[in-house]
Amino acid sequence: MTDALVIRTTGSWYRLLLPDGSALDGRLRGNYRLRGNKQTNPVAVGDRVDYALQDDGTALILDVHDRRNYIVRRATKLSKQTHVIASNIDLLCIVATLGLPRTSTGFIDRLLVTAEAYHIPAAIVFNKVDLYDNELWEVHNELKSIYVNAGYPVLEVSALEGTGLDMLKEMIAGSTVLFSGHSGVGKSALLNALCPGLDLKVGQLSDWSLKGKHTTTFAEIHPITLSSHPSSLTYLIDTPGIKEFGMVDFTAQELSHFFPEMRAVLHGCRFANCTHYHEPGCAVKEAVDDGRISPERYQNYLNILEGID
Ligand SMILES: Nc1nc2c(ncn2[C@@H]2O[C@H](COP(=O)(O)OP(=O)(O)OP(=O)(O)O)[C@@H](O)[C@H]2O)c(=O)[nH]1
Ligand SMILES: [Mg+2]
Ligand SMILES: [Zn+2]
Repeated sequence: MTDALVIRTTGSWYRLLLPDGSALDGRLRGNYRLRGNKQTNPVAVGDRVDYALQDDGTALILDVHDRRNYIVRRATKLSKQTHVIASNIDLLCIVATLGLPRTSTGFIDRLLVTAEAYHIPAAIVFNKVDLYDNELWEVHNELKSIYVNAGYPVLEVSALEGTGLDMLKEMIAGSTVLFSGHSGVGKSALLNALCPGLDLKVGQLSDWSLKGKHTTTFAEIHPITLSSHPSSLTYLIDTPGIKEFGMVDFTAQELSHFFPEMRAVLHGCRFANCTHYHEPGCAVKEAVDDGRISPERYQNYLNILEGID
């Protein structure tokens, strides 16, 4: 019995990366007990597993090791079931753009909240900056200050022109990095730019909707060596684009703890169970009023709060 890293999952087949660098396809043993029944996928990319080599040369996955962390979303909008996107992640890179298809702060904040809830460090990488005019740069700089103020690294890159990649490489070298965002923002193009030769499939935007066409269809880990950091492997996780990020439930009281800039002030609220919406003596609202917390982030907080029953 040996241990391996799951680098791709497609249906009931899993691709395993072995310690010697070779890869093997395998299936999960039939009587594997699911952890509860809430998750649609018992094994996700990033999982470490024990396997046995079978006579036909495939692997039989016997057990999944405990996860250091993982990130989940709702399988479908109204579903109670959850889908584990990946596990054992060092950094979530939210790939966004003010070009097309434009990313809203609402979308970014839902992903950030989820990263906070699962204790995964996050950064925002704005791609396609080659398309920015002065006006978009102004919007960008405003957004950047909002997110930097909230404690998140913000980078600007162009996968097309190869700009801004040095800082990104510096940030991700030697780590396991999950790239997530809308279809068409350029996740796969960015991975190709980070590692020439990776040759991931990149798709044109749809002519009529100006959105991506869901070119990447399953999550996959690509172990690469960055030319700037030749001594360590970096694990890039490319994922399918997501339209809306379906968050998994938490309570109204928990939510503000997943906004770092609110977490920093909420001990000053008059009521311990303050939801920072209508309560008097709210330190969060005070911070919004005097500019320490961005009104946009606060509005996104209220939007998420509204969806919690
Ligand atoms: N102008 C410009 N276009 C880019 C850039 N990066 C990617 N694109 C284009 O954006 C389109 C979508 O790129 P993909 O890499 O397939 O996007 P994706 O995020 O992987 O999309 P899905 O796999 O569908 O989730 C392609 O036409 C790319 O050429 C960039 O930096 N600038
Ligand atoms: Mg892709
Ligand atoms: Zn409050």
